Amino acid sequence: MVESAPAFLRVLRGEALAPPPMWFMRQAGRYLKEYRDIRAKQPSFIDFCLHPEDACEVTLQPIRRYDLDAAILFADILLIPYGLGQDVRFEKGEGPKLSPLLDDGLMRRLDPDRASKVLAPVMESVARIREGLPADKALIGFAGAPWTVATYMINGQGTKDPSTARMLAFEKPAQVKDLMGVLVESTAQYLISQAKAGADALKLFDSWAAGLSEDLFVDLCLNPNKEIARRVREETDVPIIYFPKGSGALYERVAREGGFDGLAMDTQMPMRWARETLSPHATLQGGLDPLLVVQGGKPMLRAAEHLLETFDGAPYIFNLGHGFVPETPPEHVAELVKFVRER
Ligand code: 1CP
Repeated sequence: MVESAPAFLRVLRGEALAPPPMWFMRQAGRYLKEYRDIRAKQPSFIDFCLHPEDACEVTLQPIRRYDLDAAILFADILLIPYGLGQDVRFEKGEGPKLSPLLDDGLMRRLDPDRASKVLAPVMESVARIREGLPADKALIGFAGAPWTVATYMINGQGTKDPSTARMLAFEKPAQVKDLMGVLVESTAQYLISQAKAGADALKLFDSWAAGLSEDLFVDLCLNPNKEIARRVREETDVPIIYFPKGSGALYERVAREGGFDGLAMDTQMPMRWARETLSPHATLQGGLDPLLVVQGGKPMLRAAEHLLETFDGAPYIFNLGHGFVPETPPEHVAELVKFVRER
C-alpha cells in the first residue's frame, strides 16, 4: 500500500500509527443538530436512506465538524429486508417495525435480485460521498450481518432480547438456514456493489451476536460472515471489518479463523486480553463506552488514554464499543477527538 493511502486504510492493512486513526459508530445522527434539520424534511426513514443527496450530506456532516479519518455511509442495516420485499417502517420513538415473515409465505418470496434494484440509490450515495470526501479520508460501506438482520426479520421489530429468532433456530432450523442463505447472497452482492461504487472498506455489524452457544455462533455468525468475506474478496480487494458484538471469548475464534482485516470491539472487551490474543490476527477497532462521551471530561479522557496505552504499537483504530446515543453532547466529541489527535 502506498504511503499516501488514508491512515485508516494503512492501519486496517496492518500498520501501527500513533496517534491511531479514528471515526465513531453513529457519528452521523440525532445528536447533531444539522442531522435533525435534514431528517425533519423526510417523513420516512427508509426514503431518507434511499435519497442520495440527503444521505451524502448527512454522511459528510461529522467530517466537516471533526477531524476524523473515515466517513461511514449513511444507510441502515434494515435496507436489506426492505429490498428483499419485507415491509419495514420506523415508527417515531418505537424503532423499526417489519411485516410478518413466516405467516403469509413472504419467506418464499424474498428476492435478492429485487434487493439489488431497490437498493441501487445506495450506490449512487456511495459514489457521491466518495467524490465529496477528501482523498486522505476513507469511506466505509456496511451491512448488517445475516444473523443480526435475521433477528429483526423474524421478530418483526427491534428488541432487547432476540430470543424469538434463537427459538426458531431450534424449532425450524431448515427455515432459518434458508433465510441465512438468502441473506448471505444479498448481503455479499450489496457489499460488492458498494465497493465497486467507491467504498474503501466494508463493515459487517453483528449487533445481536451475544447469547449464542459456540455451535450456533459458528453456524449463524462466524461462518456466514466468512462466506460473505470470501465472496467479496473474489470481486474486490477492499478490507473487511467484522463486529460480533457481545460474543465474549468467541472473539478469539473469530480472530483466529475469520480472516477479517479488522475486528470491532464492544465495551465489555478486556482490552489487555484483546491486545495479546486478538491483535496478532487482525487490526482492532473500538472499545470506548459511548456513555462516557455523554459524561465527557476526565472519565472519558481517562478511558481513552487507557485504550491508547493498551494498543500502543499495535494496528488499532480508535472508536466506540457501540454507537453514539442521541444525548451525546457534540462538544464532548470535539474534546475527545482533540485529545486523541494531540496525544
Ligand atoms: O430517527 C432517526 O434519525 C433514525 C435513527 C437511525 C440512524 C441515524 C437509525 C434507525 N439508523 C441510523 C443510521 C445507521 N444505522 C448507520 C449510519 C450512521 C452512522 O453510523 O453514522 C449505521 C451504521 C446503522 C447500523 C444499524 N442499524 C445497526 C448496527 C449498529 C448498531 O447500532 O448496533 C442496527 C442494529 C440498526 C437498526 C436500527 N436502525 C435504527 C434504529 C433505531 C435501530 C435499532 C433498533 C433496535 O432498537 O433494535
